[in-house]
Amino acid sequence: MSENTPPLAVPEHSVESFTRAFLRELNYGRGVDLDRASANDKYYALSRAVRHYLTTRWLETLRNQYRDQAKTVAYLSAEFLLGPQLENALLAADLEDIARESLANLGLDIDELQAVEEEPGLGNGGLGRLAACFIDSLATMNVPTVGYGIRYEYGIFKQTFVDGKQVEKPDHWLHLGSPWELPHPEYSVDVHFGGHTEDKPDGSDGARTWIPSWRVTAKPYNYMVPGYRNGRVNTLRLWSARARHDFDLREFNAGEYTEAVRARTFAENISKVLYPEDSTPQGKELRLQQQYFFVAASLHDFIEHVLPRDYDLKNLPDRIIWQLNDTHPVIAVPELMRILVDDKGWDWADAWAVTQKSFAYTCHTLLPEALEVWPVDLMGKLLPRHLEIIYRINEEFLEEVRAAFPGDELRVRRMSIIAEQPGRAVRMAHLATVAGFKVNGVAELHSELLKDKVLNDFAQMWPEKFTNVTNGVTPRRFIRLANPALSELITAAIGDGWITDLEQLRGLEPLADDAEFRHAFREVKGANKRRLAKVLMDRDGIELAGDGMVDAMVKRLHEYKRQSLKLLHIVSLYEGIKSGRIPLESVTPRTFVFGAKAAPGYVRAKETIELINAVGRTINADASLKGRLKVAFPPNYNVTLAEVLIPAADLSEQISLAGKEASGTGNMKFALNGALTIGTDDGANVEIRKLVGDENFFLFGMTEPEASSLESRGYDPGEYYESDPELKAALNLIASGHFTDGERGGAVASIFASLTERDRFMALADFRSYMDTQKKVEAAYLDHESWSRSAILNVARSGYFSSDRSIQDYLDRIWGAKPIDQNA
Ligand code: 9GP
Repeated sequence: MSENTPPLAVPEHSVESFTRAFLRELNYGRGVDLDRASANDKYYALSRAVRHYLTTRWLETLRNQYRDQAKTVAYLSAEFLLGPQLENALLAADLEDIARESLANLGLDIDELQAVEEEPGLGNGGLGRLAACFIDSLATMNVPTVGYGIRYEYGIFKQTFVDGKQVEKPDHWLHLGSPWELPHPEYSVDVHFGGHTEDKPDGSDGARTWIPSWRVTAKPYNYMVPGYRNGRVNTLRLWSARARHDFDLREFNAGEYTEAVRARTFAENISKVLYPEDSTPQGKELRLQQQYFFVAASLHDFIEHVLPRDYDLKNLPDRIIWQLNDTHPVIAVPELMRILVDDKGWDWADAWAVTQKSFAYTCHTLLPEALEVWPVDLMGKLLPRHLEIIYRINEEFLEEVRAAFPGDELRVRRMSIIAEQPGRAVRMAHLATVAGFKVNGVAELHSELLKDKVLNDFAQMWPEKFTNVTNGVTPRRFIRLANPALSELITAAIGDGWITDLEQLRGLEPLADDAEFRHAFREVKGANKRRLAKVLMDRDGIELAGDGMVDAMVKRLHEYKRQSLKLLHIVSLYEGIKSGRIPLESVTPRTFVFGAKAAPGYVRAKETIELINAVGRTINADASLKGRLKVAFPPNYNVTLAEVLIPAADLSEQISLAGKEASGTGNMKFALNGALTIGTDDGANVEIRKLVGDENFFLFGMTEPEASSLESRGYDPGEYYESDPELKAALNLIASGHFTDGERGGAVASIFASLTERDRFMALADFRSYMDTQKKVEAAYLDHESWSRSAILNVARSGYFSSDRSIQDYLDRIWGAKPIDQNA
């Protein structure tokens, strides 16, 4: 891009100008009149009109980035769970009011047009949503950044329920196109796979020649990532896989139509679907193809297209930091080595020195089964050169270990990048830890447990490598957009500085003692509940329990998150009422809201969904409960629904077994929207509780050391089942087929057995403490004034959980990149 490119005129921020942009897009962009335009035409024209306002800034940002050659954060992530784009763009460009008025003048309702948008569901859950929050904060904080990922044609599946069972439907979010993406086929990159390697006689130390056997083309699509009203628009570049040749014309002409397009289908499968798993990866070839596909394209893109032609790659670490979001992009490490050693002819040692300064690794899990490993056979077949490079990295690394811990071969085996058992496999977390100059966990407890347990050997060797960056969420989307009523209330009280400096929420603290403010706060919550009630009724025909407590548990369905413990609470309450143990009048009206998708191959998780739906059906249909208890399980929980549910919630359920949830980010969103948490001492709950105060948080359950010690003593769930009559009654009621039309097999038998026989995540051990704490919740909720006070204090004291603060921590502790003010 030339520095002499004349700047585009910034469209005027006025209703007239916006209307012109909108109509021009409708007429010339879509080729329709307003009278004949479909809803999608209008949504498109609206989005494109908003895009105009951001484009000028985008080009400016790119131009400055090229000119300054400032250090850039490259966030490599297999997932970006973006959520709806239009609302965010309107907010960032400060066009909300102008666009609303402009459309109203044309007789159009902006909310209706916004509802047309299909959210890009390019992520499974917390990890992908965190990546989306981070790029928002990076842009808002003026940090030169490029996000790199995959443009999946099908995002996270659409969940439906048939007879209460989860049925997955493909999420073809692009079926009407997307106004937010800009394809750049001219920057396509070829990505190679397979084949073999050969000697490179005149090559440098370590160099080999890779003769791949097939390749695909990675075609980039750019998305704007606007900062909040600061003139910066960063780029998210997502790659789509294409065959190099659409089809074989000779075969096609000979009538072999299927054969002719086979190669194309094969290649395009790589970016076809988001791999539907969260914390339990099933290692599949396609998944490794996806990972290499996007990192190879991204590295090439940065080195060949972003850096100036004569750039001295020895300085690469001054120019870029590749942040590895979990292990999915870790194959980038041997790829950079391959580029430097094989393609650029560097010596191995020089290449390794640069590589080691270029990557940092974020680990997002504590579950051993979620740390990716790739069988060496698979890696050798798909990426033979990379496997050789990994072997050499490992060889040199193990020499270092032996030098540091002489005679400790057990340690050497534990730390090796190559696992020998049960089959030879590459441990991607070890590779990332060896190559990365920093390794971070995502909450204080998680980072401690990484050092003490999961990566303990590495922490002993390189204590300085390990650090923590507690997750955060963007206040733009999760307060300002999701909760306009609360945003207004906050802004009226303390001004609007909180939107980019969330610690300013502290200014609300004194207002927790102000009866008028508490009243206003309750009004906001009430309005948000009515909004939720309407959405759930319109969307799914679901009814809430009057204006009672909204008790929400929304997250991927996983045993460690313990939706089953929540279910036991509900069943126990119900059983208590039906058996007369609990007087109905004493029960606080409440709706238990679930939102959860189960990975399609995760049977136990799907059975849990089936059981929750069965219990919900029974309770919701029971007239004797007089609507005091309701179970709402809207299918297909996504960002769009989260933005309606979270602001309406009173109680946030964060009930994982301590030591299993790396952080959680839903917990932060709820606290910031004034829900109180009932939670274990796990993940970021620990920090939430510390900040909001014990008296404003309902803590229950074992601590991590207690859970570990129980595990090592030998945990027997049967003991808990036998000794707690309420627990026994709840489990027996489920087992009796009461909720399943007499059916005692299937999901009922499976869940009953898994809880009473193995109970890997100790739901039964924490049941009593959970029930007792739920009683405290009920009592507290009855006192509206004191509950509101606690809720306000949750908001006021949770500013720390802004993703802006997380990004500042990454800048200070890891990246060393500097913000650059676009307007300076
Ligand atoms: O399970 C963690 C979740 O606790 C965390 O909040 C999120 C973002 O850091 O990452 C999740 N991890 C994964 O999805 C897989 O490692």
